[in-house]
Amino acid sequence: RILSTLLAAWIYACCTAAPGGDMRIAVVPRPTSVIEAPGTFRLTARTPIVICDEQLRRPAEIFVDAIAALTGFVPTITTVNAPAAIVLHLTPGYKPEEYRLVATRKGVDLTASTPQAILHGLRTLQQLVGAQGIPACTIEDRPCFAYRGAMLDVSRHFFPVEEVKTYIDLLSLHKINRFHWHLTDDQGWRIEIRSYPQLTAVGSRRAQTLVGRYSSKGPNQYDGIPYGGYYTQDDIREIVRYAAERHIEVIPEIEMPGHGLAALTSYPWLGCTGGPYEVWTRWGISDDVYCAGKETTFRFIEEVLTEVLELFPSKLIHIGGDECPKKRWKSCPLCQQRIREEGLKDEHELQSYFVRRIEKWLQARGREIIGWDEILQGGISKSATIMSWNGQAPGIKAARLGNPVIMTPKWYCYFDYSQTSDPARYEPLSNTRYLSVRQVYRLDPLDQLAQPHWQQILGVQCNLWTEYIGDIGHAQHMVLPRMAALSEVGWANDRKEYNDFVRRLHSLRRIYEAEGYRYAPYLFESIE
Ligand code: TNX
Repeated sequence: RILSTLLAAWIYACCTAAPGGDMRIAVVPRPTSVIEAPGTFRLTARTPIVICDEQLRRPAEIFVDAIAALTGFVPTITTVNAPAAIVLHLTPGYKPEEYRLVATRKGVDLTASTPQAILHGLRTLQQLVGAQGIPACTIEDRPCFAYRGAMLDVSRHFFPVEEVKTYIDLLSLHKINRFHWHLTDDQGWRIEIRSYPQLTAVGSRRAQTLVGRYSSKGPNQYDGIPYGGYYTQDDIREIVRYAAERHIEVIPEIEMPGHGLAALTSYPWLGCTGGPYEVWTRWGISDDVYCAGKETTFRFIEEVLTEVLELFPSKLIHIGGDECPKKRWKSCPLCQQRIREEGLKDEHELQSYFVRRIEKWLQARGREIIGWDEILQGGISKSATIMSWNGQAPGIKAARLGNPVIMTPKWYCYFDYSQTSDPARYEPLSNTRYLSVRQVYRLDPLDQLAQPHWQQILGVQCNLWTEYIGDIGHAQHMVLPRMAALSEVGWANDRKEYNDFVRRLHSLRRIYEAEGYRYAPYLFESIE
C-alpha cells in the first residue's frame, strides 16, 4: 500500500501532462453547467477535507481513498473549519442528487442536500484533480434520470464478495445508483435460503463449464471441472451495506418462471415433469421451467422471497420473467387445469397469472415488482416496472400504457457483446454480437415517446451477462469504458455530444489507471 502510494505520487508529479485550454475541465458524465474561472486550487498532502455533518464522513473517506490512489496524497478529514480546504456542506434546497461545486484559488466548496449528492460532487472533483491541482470553476449538476443502473449476472459465473464490491466501485465512480444483482439462473443458484438448503447445496454447483462458445449444433467442449459458489446471507448483508455506503441501491433478481433450472434440480417437484434435472452446463434457454399448475411452486417462491425481503430493503424486487418457453405447461395437466379454472386464454395468460400472483404477494409486503419485458405478454398491472431489453419497443409500449420503464435495449446496453468488430484486435471470447462505445452513447431513452410519457421512463441500465466472463478483470474489460457512455446517457441525455465525450474521457481513464482497473485501451485511440 505504501509503495503503491509512493509510486502513484511519483507518477502524479512527473507524468501527468499539464492540462491547458479547454482540457482543464473534463468530467464524465457531463455536468449540467460548468463555468470556468482563472486560477487553480493547489491540492497538497496537507489539504484538509472539512465535513460539516457526520453523515458526510463516509463520502469523505471514499474520496480520500480515491485521491490517495490518484495522487499519493492522503488528505485528512476534519470537522473544524480550516483555510485552503475542501469543505462539504449539507443544506436544504437542492434536489436529492443535485450538487454545487465551487473551486477557487483559495479552496473548494461542495454543497448538496444529501450525502448521496455530496458523493456525486466528490466523484466530479476526483476527475478535476490534475497535475496543477483543481481548476477554478463553478459546477452545477443534477441527473436527467433518477434510475441509472448496472446489472451483474453471478449465475453463469460466480463473483466472490470482494469482486462484487469492485463492481460496485465502478458503479459509484460513474454515478450509477442501482445495482441489479442477477442471483439465480439455469446455471447456478447463488443466494443462501435457510428454509431451502438444497438450493445452495445442490443448485449452486454444476458438473463443469463450457469451453469456448456454445453451439446448439455442437460439438461443444467442456472443462470437466466442477464449478460453484454462493453468497451466505451474511455475505449478502455485507454487499448491501457496502453499496448503501456508496448510496447505491441493490435490486435482487430471483428469476421466474423460466431460467429456474438450478432451483428445479435442487427440488425436482418444482417442475412439471418432476425431473430429474441438472444444473445446466450450457448456455441458452431451458424448456424446463417452474410449474405454474402446482400450489407448492407458489409456496416455494413466497418462502424464498420472504428471506429475500429480509435481506434487501429495495422497493423494487426483480422477478425475472424473460425467456420462459411454454412447452412444458402445454403438456402439463396441472397447468392446463389452472388455465381452465382461472378462465385464462392460453399459456401466455398463465405466465401473466403467475407474475400477477407474485406481484400481489409482494405488494402486500410493501414492495413492487420489476421484470424483463416479456412480463407484458398476457397482460400486466399498472404498477409493474418493465425492463425493456428486446429493443426499446416494449418499453415504449409499456410507457404508453402508463407503466414505469427502465430502458436497457440489448443493442445499446448489453456489455457481454464484443467491444470491437475488428478481429485483428485482441478481444477475449465473448458473445458474437458487437456493441461499440459510440453505439452505447447513441441511446436516447426517450426516443419515440411524446412528452407526457417521458415521466414513465425512470432511466437506463447496462447489463453484464457472464456466460463468457469468469472474473472481475475480464468484467472490467467489458464494461470500461462503455459504462462511461451509459452513465452519460443516464445523467446527461439532454446534452450529449460524442466528440466532446471522447475529449472528456481521458480524466476517467487516469482514474482507471490509478485504480488498476482493466479497460479496453484501444477504444481510446480511435473510438469506433
Ligand atoms: C438474454 S436478457 C438473456 C440472458 C442472456 C443474454 C445474453 C435476458 C433477460 N435474458 O439470459 O444471458 O441474453 O446476451
